[in-house]
Amino acid sequence: MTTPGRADLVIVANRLPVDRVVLPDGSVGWRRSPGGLVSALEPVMRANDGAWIGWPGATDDADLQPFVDDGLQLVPVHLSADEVTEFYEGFSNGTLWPLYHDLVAKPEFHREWWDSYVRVNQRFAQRAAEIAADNATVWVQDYQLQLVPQMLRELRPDLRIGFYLHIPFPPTELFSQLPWRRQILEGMLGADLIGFQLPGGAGNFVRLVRQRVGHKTHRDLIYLPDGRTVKAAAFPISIDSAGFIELAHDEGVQARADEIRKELGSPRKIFLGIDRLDYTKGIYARLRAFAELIADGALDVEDAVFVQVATPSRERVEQYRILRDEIDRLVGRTNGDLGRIGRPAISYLHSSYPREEMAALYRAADIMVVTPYRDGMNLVAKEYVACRYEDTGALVLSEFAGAARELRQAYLVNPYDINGMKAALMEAFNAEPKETTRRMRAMRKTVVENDVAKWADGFLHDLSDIRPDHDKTMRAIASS
Ligand code: GDG
Repeated sequence: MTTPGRADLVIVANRLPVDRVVLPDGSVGWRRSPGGLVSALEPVMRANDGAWIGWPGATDDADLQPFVDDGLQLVPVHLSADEVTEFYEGFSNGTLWPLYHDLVAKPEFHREWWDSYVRVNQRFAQRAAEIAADNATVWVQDYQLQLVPQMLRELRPDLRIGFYLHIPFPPTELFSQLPWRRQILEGMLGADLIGFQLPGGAGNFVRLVRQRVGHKTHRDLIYLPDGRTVKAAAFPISIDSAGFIELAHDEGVQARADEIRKELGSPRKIFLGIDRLDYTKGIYARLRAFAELIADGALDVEDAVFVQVATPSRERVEQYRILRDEIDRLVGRTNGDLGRIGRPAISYLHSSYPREEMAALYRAADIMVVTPYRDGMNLVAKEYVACRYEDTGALVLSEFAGAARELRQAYLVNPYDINGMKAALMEAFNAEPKETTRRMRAMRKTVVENDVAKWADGFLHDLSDIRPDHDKTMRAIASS
């Protein structure tokens, strides 16, 4: 381990891309956390001697210093237990998350949560200001850090700053409920380029800036009184497609997929859902639709099973605990009423799995069911498509997932419409192979051609383009 220096590319995200693990000999090490963002940014980080600033995920490591892990420079930002409650679980996940997802749950507004959000954002900005080299590029990620761009610009006007929002940006009427709406908009405007998943989110943002902050705008450009121009545009995120395809071809993964089917009693068709256990994902509604199909006699437990993986998430937040209980009850009741010995209707797993097991599940599933009420993109849908290299299988996809914009050939559903969902599940179940192949082939082309590396390159390319006179101006300032 060596100490990092100043970096030309700095990623600022709520979490570091590693998890702390205690090794068998009792010493502490770091394990790369699986995720698209890490694999997308790793090559650019390495090429630019980049640094990644983030919270390591615990509250007992206040003294943790910057370190290098597997060639990546990692800069920890400490959060106290109170900050985890107020900044992370509170303002980020109790206020912004539900507000930005169309009020699927009721957002709570608490002034002390906001104060904590400001304090923690300031700490991240300060750290970025210390780490970034002269004229460096800093790329700030997601809703937990929306104030960082402006705070950082005040500390370091020489930097090129990008911001990317991974979750939806809400319609103006919803966003306007936020007591601190203006501060958030101004915080984001500290960036030169602001990226959204969809053009709709970028449009909402530009409209709000015009209405609430009063800046002039033209299409995707915002003109600030200080002479800066900010661009707000869509950069739909994707996955490490090649990585998933390679995993799907792996013999061990394929053997495990066969084993999963056998363990499930070799049903004719396997339905699959994989989600973080989150109320935006529409898990309850989809399981209810499936249970009704069994109860109606449209499907039989000998023919079909629903495997639902719900990865534990935000377990200390009240709404997540309530959701977990509701799903537990629904699964218990469904299996109690409709299952037979060795044949549950729903095979429910509240756990997280290694990537290989995820790929095996994608390989085993005949019908992938992704039904969020609202989702920035939804990578699970793209991962399933990538793994279906024989162009088999069907995707049932909510029209309210960002992915629906690209994956037009999915069986698109409105997750609020249970009967519509039942019809789509049956359509996918009964579809001729010719039809599912036609759809899957088109979707695979989209996912293979637009991977996460292309997403990162596209954003960074536009960011480097946006202020062509930037370096010249900075040199002029320096020499004056
Ligand atoms: C946010 C936005 C946007 C899940 N369980 C396990 C596991 N996962 C992986 C999946 C997938 C990722 O987590 C989940 O990504 P999603 O996109 O589906 O959803 P969010 O977590 O809500 O992500 C979303 C995304 O940011 C990116 O911008 O698409 O809209 O909400 O990659 O595979 N991975 C492993 N074990 C698990 O048990 N290894």
